[in-house]
Amino acid sequence: MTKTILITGATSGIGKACAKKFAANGYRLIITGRRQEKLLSLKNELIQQYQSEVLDLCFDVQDKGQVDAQLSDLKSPWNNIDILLNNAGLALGRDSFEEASMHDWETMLQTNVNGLLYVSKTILPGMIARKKGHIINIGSIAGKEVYENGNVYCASKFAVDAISKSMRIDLLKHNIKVTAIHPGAVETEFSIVRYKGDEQKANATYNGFTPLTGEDIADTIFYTAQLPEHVCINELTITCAQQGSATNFFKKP
Ligand code: NDP
Ligand code: 8X3
Repeated sequence: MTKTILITGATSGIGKACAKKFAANGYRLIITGRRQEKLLSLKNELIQQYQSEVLDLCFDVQDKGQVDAQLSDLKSPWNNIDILLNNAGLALGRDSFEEASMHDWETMLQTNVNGLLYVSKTILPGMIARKKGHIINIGSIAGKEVYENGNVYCASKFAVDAISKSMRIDLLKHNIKVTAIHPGAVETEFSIVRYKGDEQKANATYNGFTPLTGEDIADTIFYTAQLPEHVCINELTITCAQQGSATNFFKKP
């Protein structure tokens, strides 16, 4: 039977790579994000390339009203969600605590933490009723180690780590698997967003080493979703071969 995955933040980076990976392997997809034109272009690509069944839903995960309106009344077969990939997220700025913008902090917490909670709460009742499901949350190495000027981005990803662990425990009784994936540096639109369009700063993030790609993370996520019923990967931290911690890189001159 065709399985269904809901991917938040599928318009670029890790989410987009996951959409392609799962589509290539016969999944039905619900893809979401705020940029309608990117969603439509991905939808067309998935239909043309893989003959996938795709539902595109354009909304902002920060807005509980929009999340409820888009997700709480899905019709069959879209309401039979086997996998929820909570991927939508962002970093804004890399400033010292006393200088960082409160608005940036609020946006990160509202997206990375509250957005993940809003989406999960709308999808969970269906999984509980069917007594199965898999929730995969994208955390970060920034949710494992705090680094200089990482402050509230790190806090938001520490929260994702804690939420994933508590989901795993509380949802055991419903036969719902929970996996947290914690990537190190992945070259996506992440740094362009973090540095607010400053491409020089964004590109400099990856100087001297070969970062992960969205496809690298998608391959691992896909693996965690294919394990036997009785096996659950609770969490994985994944870095490129030249990254040893949040801030330690072996850079080639
Ligand atoms: P991208 O910027 O390439 O992708 C982010 C995705 O999130 C986009 O599809 C974007 O869609 C979506 N998104 C952001 N804000 C919202 C919102 N308010 N509502 C709905 N969708 C939203 O970055 P990545 O692919 O790298 O990031 C994906 C996840 O991976 C994030 O949670 C990030 O924190 C995490 N991560 C990234 C790492 C990296 O080095 N790149 C490392 C560790 C974790 P749109 O703009 O269309 O709304
Ligand atoms: C993104 C990785 O190290 O820039 O979550 O925080 S890092």
